[in-house]
Amino acid sequence: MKEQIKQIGQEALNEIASSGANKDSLEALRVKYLGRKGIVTGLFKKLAELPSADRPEIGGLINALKNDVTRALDEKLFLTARDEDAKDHIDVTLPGVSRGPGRAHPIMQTIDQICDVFISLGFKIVEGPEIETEHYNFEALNIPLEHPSRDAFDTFYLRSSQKHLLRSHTSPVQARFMEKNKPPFSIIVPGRVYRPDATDASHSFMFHQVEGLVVGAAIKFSDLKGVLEIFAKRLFGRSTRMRFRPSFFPFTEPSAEVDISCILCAGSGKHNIGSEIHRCSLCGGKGWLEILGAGMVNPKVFKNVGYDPGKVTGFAFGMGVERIAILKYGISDIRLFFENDVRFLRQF
Ligand code: 2NM
Repeated sequence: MKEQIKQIGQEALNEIASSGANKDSLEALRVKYLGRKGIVTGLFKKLAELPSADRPEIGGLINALKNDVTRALDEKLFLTARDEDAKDHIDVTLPGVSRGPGRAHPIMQTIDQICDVFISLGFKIVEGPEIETEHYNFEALNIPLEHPSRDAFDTFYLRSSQKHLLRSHTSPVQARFMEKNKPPFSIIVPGRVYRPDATDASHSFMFHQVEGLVVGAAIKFSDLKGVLEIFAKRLFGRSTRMRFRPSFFPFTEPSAEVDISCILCAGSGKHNIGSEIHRCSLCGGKGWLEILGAGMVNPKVFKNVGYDPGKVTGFAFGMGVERIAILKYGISDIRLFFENDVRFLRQF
């Protein structure tokens, strides 16, 4: 019996030591040796058949065996659990992944720069909905039904409704503002606008505008010129010059397209590269860059929003933010703004 106990002990400890380190195989070994029908339990049953003189010594050996097997199983289980835990725990002592500080998108930075100039001149920022009605996007602004921009090829109409569309400019926000507020006021309206143009280096179906509107008792064209002159110099540099060319918009009369002297060639239209003279690559040799449209608010627009055109006058202007950013930073393709490529974005 003593020999048998010793042998079972060696087998049990070997088996536990060489078992796979997982909870299920250790539980199987516990049942095999210590379970109700287990080997060690069987030895205790045999004890009852021994002569009573032998029982204390043999009983002590079986107890010692039971303790040895139990301890070996517990130790192995402890090590196994520790290894399995380590697999799904994070080592908080490892160095972290540094992502660095974020920044505003270059288009948002440009909107901020534009708005800052007008805020310093007393303008207030106003925003409005991107889904508009035909009334506010077109009719209130004196854009007639026959106007090409009202065609389905030039505006995103919502499929669920013939009356709603994605605004093609931010001017409807000005129309809404005028209906709810009395002059005098100076507002600036930044935001996204949508036009179903084919995408290329200079066109995107979505882009950003900043438009401005000043209305009061005696606002003059010279006020418009003064404000835009300050804007151009603040955004593009003190030496920037400006010119107005006559143009047409349904919502302003008279209307103008506004150019600044080229920020690359300073208006000369030329570059000197060594002894060679090249045509300026930014303005194409013209010496001027178109940056915005402007004019005196058409009296019909005032009438449409409930103002008396005999009592108020005003000027308005609008610019494309992407175009301003492209000129300011020398960017070659509008699509770079919308691809979310951090190699491009982190340069700003
Ligand atoms: C432009 C050019 C000229 C403009 C006009 C108005 C409103 F609502 F007052 F009639 N808002 N914006 C305007 C005028 C916009 O963008 C090229």
